[in-house]
Amino acid sequence: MEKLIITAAICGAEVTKEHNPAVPYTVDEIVREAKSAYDAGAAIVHLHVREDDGTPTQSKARFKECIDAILKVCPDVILIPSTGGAVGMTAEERLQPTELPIEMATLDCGTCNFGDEVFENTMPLMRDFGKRMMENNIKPEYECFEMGHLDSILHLVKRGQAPGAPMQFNFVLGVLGCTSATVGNLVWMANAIPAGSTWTVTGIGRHEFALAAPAIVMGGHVRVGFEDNLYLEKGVLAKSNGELVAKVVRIAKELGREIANPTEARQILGLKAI
Ligand code: KMH
Ligand code: ZN
Repeated sequence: MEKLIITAAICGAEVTKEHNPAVPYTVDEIVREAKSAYDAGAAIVHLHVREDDGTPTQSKARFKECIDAILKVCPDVILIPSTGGAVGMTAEERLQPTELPIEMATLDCGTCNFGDEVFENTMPLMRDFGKRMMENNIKPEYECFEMGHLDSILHLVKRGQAPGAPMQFNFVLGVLGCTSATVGNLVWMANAIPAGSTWTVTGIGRHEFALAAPAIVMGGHVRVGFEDNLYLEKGVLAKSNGELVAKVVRIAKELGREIANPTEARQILGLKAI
């Protein structure tokens, strides 16, 4: 089995310091969290950025500042900036990080309920995002919150409207209003993607580690981090993203799966070596 790629979603757009004081807002805090995850074994950092007061932003300048600062201390880490941003942002706002020289970015694969809100990703929006990523040579990570999102993105890929093979999917399971975080749903999704694709699972909240374990055994990859879950175990807040990554590393070791470094992760994902 190929080595395990661990992604750390260090920041997100919804969680705040009220939820966990270690949630990063400033550039220094974002760098601290990226480095803790990288040092613990994450090959990928999924990146959202904030203003200093915690407000989510898709500002190109803020992304550049954070990316440059992260790469100073984690020089080979793979960064996946978000084009999802926060619910309610316009498509133009969300696309800003794709104007930077980045290897990968998220591409959200359909509209869905998102707790009390609606996360809007219409087919025309997805076509625009797919086109931008093809033009700028950015490999998408296809974020699927719903089973039907797989059909939507495969429809666009078949028509040459979004980047094709080798495709990387992230199955985000357990968002309120979307596909629930069960092993059965994970198996269904892993079986539904084209041969030769890679996939990662993101279990939301208490499902983070419960879905990491089957993904490790199935040959998938794992995402953890404050964006998705703030707790190391029931009632115990994680002190850093690194603690969450270290727990996945421990589970993988117990299950006999080795951890991919960024060079190995680039090979697995079909990215150019740096
Ligand atoms: N913040 C969520 C509304 C992504 O990064 O592409 C969307 C999100 C997905 O986090
Ligand atoms: Zn995100």
